[in-house]
Amino acid sequence: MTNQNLYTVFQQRFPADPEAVFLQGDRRTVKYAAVDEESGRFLAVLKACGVVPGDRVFMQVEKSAEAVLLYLACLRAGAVFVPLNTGYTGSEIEYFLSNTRPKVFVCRPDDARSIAQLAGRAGVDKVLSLGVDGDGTLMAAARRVQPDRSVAACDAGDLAAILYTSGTTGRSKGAMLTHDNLLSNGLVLHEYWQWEPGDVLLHALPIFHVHGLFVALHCALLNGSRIIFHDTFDANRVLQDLPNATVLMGVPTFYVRLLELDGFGRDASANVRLFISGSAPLLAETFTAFEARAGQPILERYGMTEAGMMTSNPYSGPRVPGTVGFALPGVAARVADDAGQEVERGTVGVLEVRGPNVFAGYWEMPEKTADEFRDDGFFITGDLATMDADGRVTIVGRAKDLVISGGYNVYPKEVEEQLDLMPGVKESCVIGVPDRDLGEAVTAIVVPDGTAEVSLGVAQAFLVEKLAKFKQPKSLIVVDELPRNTMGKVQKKSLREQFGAAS
Ligand code: MCA
Ligand code: AMP
Repeated sequence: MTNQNLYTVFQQRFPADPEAVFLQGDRRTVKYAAVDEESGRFLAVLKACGVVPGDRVFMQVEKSAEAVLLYLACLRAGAVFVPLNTGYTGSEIEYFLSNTRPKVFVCRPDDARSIAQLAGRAGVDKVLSLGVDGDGTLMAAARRVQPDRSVAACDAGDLAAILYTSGTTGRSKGAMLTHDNLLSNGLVLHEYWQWEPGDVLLHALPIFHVHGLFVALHCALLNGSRIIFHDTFDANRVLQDLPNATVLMGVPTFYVRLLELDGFGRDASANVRLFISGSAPLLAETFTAFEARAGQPILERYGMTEAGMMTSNPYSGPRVPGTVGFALPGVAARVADDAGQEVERGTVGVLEVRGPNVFAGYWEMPEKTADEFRDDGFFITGDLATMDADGRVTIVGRAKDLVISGGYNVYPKEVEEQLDLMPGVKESCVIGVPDRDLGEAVTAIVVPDGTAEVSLGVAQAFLVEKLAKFKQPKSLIVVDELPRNTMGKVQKKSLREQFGAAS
C-alpha cells in the first residue's frame, strides 16, 4: 500500500528547479528545495518531544513561513495539527487543552509563560515558542538537530488536523479532518480552478482556518507554485503585489477594501486570472462593482470547516452574483427538509452534502456528530439554500444562529452566556447587523438590571480575557425588555428588523 500521507503528494509535486520559490514572505523566502530539510528539522524536534502518530500538536503563533513549515512537519510526523486563532484568550485555550490534550503546544514567545501555566494545569509539559523573526525555543532547538528525512506512513482515514468550530450550544467542537479529506478537496479545487504552470498565489489570509491553511496553501502546493505570503491583510500591500500574482483568495472584506482604493482597477488586476471569494456571502453589489472596476468577475465558492469546499461557481461558465455555484466533482449536495428529504428545486431547505471532503466527526463528541448526519451519510450544513434545475446553489440564510464577521464565525450563544454574567445585565441577546466592511457586525442587545452601569466600553472590558476580540460586540444597545413569542423564545428576527440598519 502506498503511503496516504498528504505530505507525500506535495513532495512529489515540488518543482525540480532548485531555485523555485515556495514562500516569498515578509521577512524571508523559502525555496521548494529547502522545504524537506526545514520541515525535517521541526519534525526532528517534535519527535524528540515524544510526538508519535496520532498525537495532537497545538499551534497559536503569528503567521510566518516557519508556521507553515511547522504544519508540514506535523503532517510528516503523522501528528494531528491543531491551529488556534491568535485571538483566542486564556479561557478559550484552557478549554481546548482539556478537550484535545496535545503532546506539544507551540505558542508565541510573549505568551510562553502564560501558556506554560495553562498547559501545565492540563498535564501538557512540552511548550515551545515560535516568533516571526526566527526567535523562540522551537527555532533554537531546530538549529541544533539534524533534519529528519522521514514521512510517517498514513492511511487515508488517519487524522491530519483538528479545527475548532463553535456551535449553537456555545462550546467549541473539534472537527476531525483526515489526510483524505484534505487531499481529495485539494485535488478537486486544483483541477476545477484550472491551476496552471507559472501560477503565483497572493496569500493574505490567516493560516489557522480552512480558507488560508488548506484551500489556499494546498492548491499552491499541489501546483508547485510560488506564494507571495503577507503576514496580515493590508489592502494597499495587496494592491502593490497584484501585478506579481495570478490568483488571489480572500473573504468578501478583502474585495470591499480593495474597491475603496483609487489605484485599484484593470491595470492592477491585469495579471490576475482568478479572484476567489468565500467564507461569507459576497454581496451582489460588491461582485458587480468589482467586475466593473477589475474587468473580471470574482469567483465565489462555498465551504465549511467540517466539509472543506462544497460548491463553486464555474471557472469558465457564468459566475452568477449571489450564488455559490455547483457541487464540486465528487461532492453530492441536496437541499432538504427537516427529515432529510430533498425538496423541490427552487424551494428553500437546508443544504446537505456527502463526499470524501466531509469530516470524520467531532473529537470525542459522538452524539453531536450523530446529530449532524443523516442515516444515508449526508452532513447537515445548517445553511439555508435553494438549488435550481441545473444544480446551481444559492445560500439564502442560516438555520444555525451564527454571525459571520469579516469571515470569522461568531456563535451568539457563546457571547450571550458571557454577557449574562456581567454585573448590571439581566439578560442579553446577540445578533449580526449588516456592516459594509465586515459583512456583519456583532451587536449586543442588553436588558439591564439596574445594579451597575452597562455600556459598550464596560462590556468590552468585561469580555477582554474571556472572548477573542472578533467575537466581542462592536455595538451595544440597551432595551427595557427582549421581544418574545408565546413560547417565551426571544424573537431575534424582530430585533434584526429593529436594529439592523447597515452601518
Ligand atoms: C479583526 N478584528 C475583527 C475582525 N478581524 N473584528 C471583527 N471581525 C473580524 N473579522 C478586530 C481586530 O482585532 C481589531 O481590534 C479591530 O477588529 C479592527 O481590526 P482591522 O484592522 O479592521 O481588522 P483586520 O486586521 O484588517 O482584519 C480584518 C480581516 C480579518 C482582514 C477581514 O478579519 C481576516 O483576515 N479575516 C479572514 C477570516 C478567515 O480567514 N476566515 C476563514 C474561515 P483592535 O483594533 O481592538 O485590536 S474558514 C471558513 O469560513 C470556511 C471553511 C470557508 O468557506 O472558507
Ligand atoms: P466555518 O464554520 O468557519 O467553516 O464557516 C462556514 C460557514 O461560512 C458556512 O456554513 C456558511 O454559513 C458560511 N459561508 C462560507 N462560504 C460562504 C459563501 N460563499 N456564501 C455564504 N456563506 C458562506
